[in-house]
Amino acid sequence: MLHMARLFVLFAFLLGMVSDAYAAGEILIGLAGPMTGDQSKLGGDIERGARLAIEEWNAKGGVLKKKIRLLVGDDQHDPKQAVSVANKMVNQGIIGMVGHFNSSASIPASSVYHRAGIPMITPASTNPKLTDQGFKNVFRVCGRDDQQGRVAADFAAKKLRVKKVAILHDKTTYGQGLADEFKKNLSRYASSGISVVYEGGLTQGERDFRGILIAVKAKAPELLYFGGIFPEGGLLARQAKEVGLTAPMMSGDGVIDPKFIEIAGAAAEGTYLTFTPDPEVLPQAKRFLTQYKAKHGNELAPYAIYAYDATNVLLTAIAGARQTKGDAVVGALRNLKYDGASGHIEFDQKGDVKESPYIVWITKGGKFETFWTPTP
Ligand code: ABU
Repeated sequence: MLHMARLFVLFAFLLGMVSDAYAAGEILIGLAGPMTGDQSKLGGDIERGARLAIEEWNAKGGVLKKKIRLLVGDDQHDPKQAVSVANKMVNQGIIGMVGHFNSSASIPASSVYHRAGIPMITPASTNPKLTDQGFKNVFRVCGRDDQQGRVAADFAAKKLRVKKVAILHDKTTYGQGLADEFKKNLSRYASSGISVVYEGGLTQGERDFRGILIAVKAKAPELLYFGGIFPEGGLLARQAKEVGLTAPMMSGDGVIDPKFIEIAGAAAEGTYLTFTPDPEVLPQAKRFLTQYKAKHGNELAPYAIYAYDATNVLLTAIAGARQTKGDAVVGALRNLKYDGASGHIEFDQKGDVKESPYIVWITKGGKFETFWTPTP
């Protein structure tokens, strides 16, 4: 019987039905994100989350009786590099992809996985375009920026009751996209007198935003909204205070990281951030958090839990499909109902999660605290 199974794998390998790695007794899973550079904390977080899931599966024998190996690619949050990493991953025979992290990487890379018929689950790319493209193989376990932007606008209008808002973004797919969603949703409150008094873009990687912040200050906004990631978000918060801009800052899930507080220092205090609820209060997250902290300490890693869930979802689908063929795994993902560490995961027609609750956090005492939950 065993002999027959080996013959089948050899035959399938010769027909190109399985990869070298599969024939060699391994299942290769890809993961990609910014593993080096200014956003490497984020790439590292998702790698640590995925590795934890894989260690647990391998301790129970792997999947389809094969050990799972993670291949990690560094896309440096660059669209071209992301495509290059995706092609390399496909050529190496990955069965599925956990990633990428940045929307500006996930969207171009998704075409590569789509052509290869390989399932891709991002733990963190929130730009709507990713799943709006209609690729059947593309999924995300996080929310979308149209949901996140709406919650931020509701908060600004209903809780803060501000009238004059300045909007800055980092000109990336994610940053500009989130700022646009915030602005679009803010316009629903135009009749109550809310207006955007300044709107502009900055360049990722630059370090001095004082000129732009002085121009923002001249418009006397009551809130500064930023669409972008923590390296620029931290500098903006710090330099805003330096130029005497006293309006509080608000941003999204790309900024909620301890590195933001490290960069901004005391100026981080009072910054509002949209993200999902605190996993510390979710009973289903307890086991993940205990294991993660035992390995990596207590430093907040907002997207590690999503990478853990994305990996578990992918491996559960492979196990359910009882094979590694892309179509079969994608089919299993589309029918999956999975209770993950971050919550219940079930995909809609587009490949988005059916439930993704955004709330508002605040930076207080050098930490992040949950602050406001929208009423349904
Ligand atoms: N969603 C936070 C940052 C990742 C991205 O969507 O680009």
